[in-house]
Amino acid sequence: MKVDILTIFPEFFGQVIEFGIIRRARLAEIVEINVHDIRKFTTDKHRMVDDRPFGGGDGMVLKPEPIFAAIESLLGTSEKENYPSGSRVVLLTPQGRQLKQSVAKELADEINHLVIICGRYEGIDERVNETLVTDEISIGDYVLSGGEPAAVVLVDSIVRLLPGTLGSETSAENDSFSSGILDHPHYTRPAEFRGMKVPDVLLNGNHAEIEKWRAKKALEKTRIFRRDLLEGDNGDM
Ligand code: 6GU
Repeated sequence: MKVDILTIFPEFFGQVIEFGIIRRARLAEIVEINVHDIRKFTTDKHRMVDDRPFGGGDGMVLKPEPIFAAIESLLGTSEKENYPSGSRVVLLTPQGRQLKQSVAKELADEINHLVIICGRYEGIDERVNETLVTDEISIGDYVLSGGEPAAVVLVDSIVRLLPGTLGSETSAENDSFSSGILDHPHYTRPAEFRGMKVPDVLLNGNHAEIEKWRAKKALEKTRIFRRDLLEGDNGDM
């Protein structure tokens, strides 16, 4: 998969793509991640990436011209109907549909070229959404100053699902949310730490018993913290 990130803060991504799963996937050439400074696509004297909103109001709005130019250089066209198949342009914005495991899975399965536009909280010219953007995504119901942290979240959630990224093929399937509920508790050595003991069932080697215990604990946690996942009203899974 090729990922192109368009941002006015390219330095933001300096270290975050150099660690852990994302680093491993890049080294294995499972994913290629390129960060592009939107300002590089400006042609005006002042290299302006944003401007005041028509109609008045606070804050600045990202201008359309450099974003159109960036998309044209990456995808060969600025009409989403004509994008190469397997390509999507995602705009990260609080107005988007909420990122869920099912959305990450859909993107991991269907896409080989992902272009991410990091919005600013104040806004982006609507002609970008109308003409260029195939998917508007938010990462949750809270305010971020920009789409950059959301881009890191989105890329991580997708890259770990790409075949070959994780050590064992089953490790993603066992994660929280892949099953639709939260994960069970985990323990490692020592079996007793400061008087706190690891549950006996995990030590006795009876795998059927262990699986039963894990399923029960996962359900308990989900009931307490994320009842919505069990009621199936979260629009997902
Ligand atoms: Cl994608 N962008 C911003 N600015 N705020 C958000 C968000 C995105 N997702 C949740 N809050």
